Amino acid sequence: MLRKVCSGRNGSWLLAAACTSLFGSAALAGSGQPSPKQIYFQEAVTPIAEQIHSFHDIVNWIIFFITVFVMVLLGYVMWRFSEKRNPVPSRTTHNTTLEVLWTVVPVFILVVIAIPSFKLLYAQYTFPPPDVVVKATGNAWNWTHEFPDQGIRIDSVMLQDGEREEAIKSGMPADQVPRTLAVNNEVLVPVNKVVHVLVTSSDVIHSWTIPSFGSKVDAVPGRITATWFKATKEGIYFGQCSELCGKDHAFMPIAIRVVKEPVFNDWAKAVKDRNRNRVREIIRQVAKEHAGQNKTALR
Ligand SMILES: [Cu+2]
Repeated sequence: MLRKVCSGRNGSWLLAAACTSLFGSAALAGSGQPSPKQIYFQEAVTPIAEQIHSFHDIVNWIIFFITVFVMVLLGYVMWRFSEKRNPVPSRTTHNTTLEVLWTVVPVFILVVIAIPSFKLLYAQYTFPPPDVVVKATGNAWNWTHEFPDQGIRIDSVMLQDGEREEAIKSGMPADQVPRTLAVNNEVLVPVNKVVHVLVTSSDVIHSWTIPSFGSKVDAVPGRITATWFKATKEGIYFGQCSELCGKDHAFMPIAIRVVKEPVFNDWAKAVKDRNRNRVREIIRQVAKEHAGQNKTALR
């Protein structure tokens, strides 16, 4: 019944917030970028992100039941043991059954939380064999992505307002170039392929993050950290540096576009050949196909 109430679209924002936190409905969430009045996560497009969302939902249900239980208990105690109804308080100090219960039940709840939590951790750190390898390097304040197997390197810098307008005028759909997220050179990866991301930094600590992929890993100078993702839906997915790194920390977004494998291969070849016009043409073409998937919040 509750689900039915929540599936209606005419409720208040309070109702929407309650429903979202309980059922994890992605109806209010953006795809690949934030959307207006978003409450829940951005849409999950990798198995790991889906697992993160369902783990979040399980824990939220547990929080919900514990909160209701404690509230009901408090209400009952306030009513039943008020001075009027209970003028002579009991001097009981121990109750073995109760003490066993309030030890065993929380332990049981922690075990229920631990099982999916360990499963998720295991999945995040068990890298399937890679189809594509990307090395992401954080720089103050932009990102470099290298594809060692394809022999290409992409430097991506955030678009300024004037550059965004130019991009839109030149044919890029507006929802594909959101403010403070769009970059001059997007990175393409193939859909339904395992991508290993080796992350490092050339200066201070940054963090490579794409919410829709469920990816977040620190970029540490002098070290390689790693994550992996397998995006199952085409589109453009934005992320931002997520480790406070300096004055332009807020302006070093990451833009990963998930495309069909032949498009990826064409793009990689064009980048390798330094054929800027062809790269632009491929991206504009695929951007048109991906248009309309986002309710852009940051125009
Ligand atoms: Cu940063």
